[in-house]
Amino acid sequence: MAKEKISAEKLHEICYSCGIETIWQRYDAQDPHCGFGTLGLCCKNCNLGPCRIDPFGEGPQVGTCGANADTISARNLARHAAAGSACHSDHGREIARTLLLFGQGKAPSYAIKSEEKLKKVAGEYGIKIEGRKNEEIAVDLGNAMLADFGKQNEAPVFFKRAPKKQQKIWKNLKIVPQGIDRPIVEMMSRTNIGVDADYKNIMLGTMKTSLADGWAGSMIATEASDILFGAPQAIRSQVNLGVLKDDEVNIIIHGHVPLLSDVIVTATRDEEMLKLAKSKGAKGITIAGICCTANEILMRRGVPVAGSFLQQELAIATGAVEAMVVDLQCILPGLTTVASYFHTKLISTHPKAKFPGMEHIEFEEEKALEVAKEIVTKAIENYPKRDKKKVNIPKEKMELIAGFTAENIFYYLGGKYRGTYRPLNDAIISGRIRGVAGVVGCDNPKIQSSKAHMQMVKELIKHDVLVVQTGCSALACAREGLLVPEAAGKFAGKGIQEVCEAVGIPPVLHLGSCVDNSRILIACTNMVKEGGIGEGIDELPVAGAAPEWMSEKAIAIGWYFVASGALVVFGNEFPVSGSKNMMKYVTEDVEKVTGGKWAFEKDPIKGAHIIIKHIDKKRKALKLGDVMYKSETTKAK
Ligand code: BF8
Repeated sequence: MAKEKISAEKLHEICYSCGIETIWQRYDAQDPHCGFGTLGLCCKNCNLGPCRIDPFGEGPQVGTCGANADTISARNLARHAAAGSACHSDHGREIARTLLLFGQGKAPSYAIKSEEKLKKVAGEYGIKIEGRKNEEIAVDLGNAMLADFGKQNEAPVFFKRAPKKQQKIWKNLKIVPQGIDRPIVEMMSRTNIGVDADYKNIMLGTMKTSLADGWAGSMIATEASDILFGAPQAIRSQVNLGVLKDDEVNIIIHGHVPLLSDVIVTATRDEEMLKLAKSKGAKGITIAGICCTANEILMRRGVPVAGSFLQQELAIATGAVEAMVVDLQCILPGLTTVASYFHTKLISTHPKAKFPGMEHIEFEEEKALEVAKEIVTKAIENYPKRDKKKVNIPKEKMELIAGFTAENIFYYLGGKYRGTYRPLNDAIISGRIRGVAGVVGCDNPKIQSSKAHMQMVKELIKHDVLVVQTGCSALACAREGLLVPEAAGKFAGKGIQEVCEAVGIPPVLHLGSCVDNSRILIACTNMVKEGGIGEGIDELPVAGAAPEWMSEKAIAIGWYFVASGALVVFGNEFPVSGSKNMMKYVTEDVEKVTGGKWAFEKDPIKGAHIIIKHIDKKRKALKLGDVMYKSETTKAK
């Protein structure tokens, strides 16, 4: 008989009492964290150092080369943004390459699942469509997308999608990226010893690098994924560790690139695999995702989500996971420690991401389904090794709706017959919706497990700010029941309630994985094009936030939104706070050049009110009236 289900919190306690080390213990063991690193005041870019600046003004104020706090913190931040842009863009490159391989007939496990998107995007790239087979178009489009990465003197094709006003601003600032790879290489070069020392100039380079991520690398990842795996539609599923089953083979897919996860889902639905699972005593095969690859297969195939970044070790600690299959990004090397207490097989699959202690089964696009079946077979064969005494699957799981995109959002907002953003813009103009906020990004053990996302989002919708989400932030809010239509009646202000009740959508819309932040850029652009709420993204009543950010990818995302004219609120320290000039630049001066800026606020309720105030300021500048309904501010803790 199955054991009584425990709570997720209890599982956490079990880990602690059994001495199973997780991210929270390792985080505590690092306390106090390096103050120089936190402030951005250490430099190890050359062997004159490592150098550090004394934040109290008593010790050295420059490094051995003479670089001061402004230069050092700017260079550090620039390198973070370059690494984040590289990570997302490399993801985009892999999908574009698979599109090409598919067209060449070398990747038979894939298909064109959205012919409409293939043709639309090919048209944007100037590729001939009429009278040609999908495969031929895929070859040309795959090649053209890959060419965007290596361009030397022109912007990637998707830059034409941005509002004219933003394109003009970037041109005047000379921050239109040449290709995708070049600005990343340039950023590494100009932050080397003895190159760029002017913090303002370094920040312009940082914006150029980050723009190449948002408007090209990530956007290619999103569009090519839609072509190969299908353009998402609103879809219902479930989230949290309670989606694991105590009588089935449980396989977790963790990482980011859907090339593997999508094919593994197919393999688990194979009759032969199901028969094998039953022969081992299991009732079936459950597949669930962790991190952004979870979002990819959730929004296209309705696959349930086991958890976000912070839940990866807890998933193994349920004792009920036969295999955790990882590709790349956000995978904790600490997984191997937790797995050593259980029967779980950890399988790495990508040549660029191997982990000591994990079995490696290399994934190849050319024989994707074969590799996927090999992995699923290993998981099934591991099922009899499960120790029932160690199984503790938490009871919590929650319904959610995912699968919103920049293209389908108008449809769900009631524009079915017109195919425009008019209903959204009209709701903003009338004050029924105050504005739109993108709340995205990681979860972080520095903050009480994922609560900041939920608190900020609840406060925003309460004040009639429509929220769009991606990444782990979307999963955190989904666990709290915010991504279902009924959440509008429980948590939203009257204006959002009226909109959601009329069209049956949740007040918080899940737009996908972290590369899908590019969908938010397009949604903003569509709002501008629809008219009536500004000529550029900088004029829209919108803002973004990452209340628990931790990854360098979040820095790149934040910068491409700031460079595109948005306010971005981060919830924990930004590694430039040791330089007054840098802090002033990112929170004030940059607004004069791009219209966007950063704000930092640990308290998620106060963070929500920074956004609300900003949206109201933009509404006033647009001469829009007051919002229709007033809500009370929740008391900040
Ligand atoms: O790319 S939100 S913890 S999983 S980095 Fe990682 Fe952050 Fe999650 Fe997705 Ni994005």
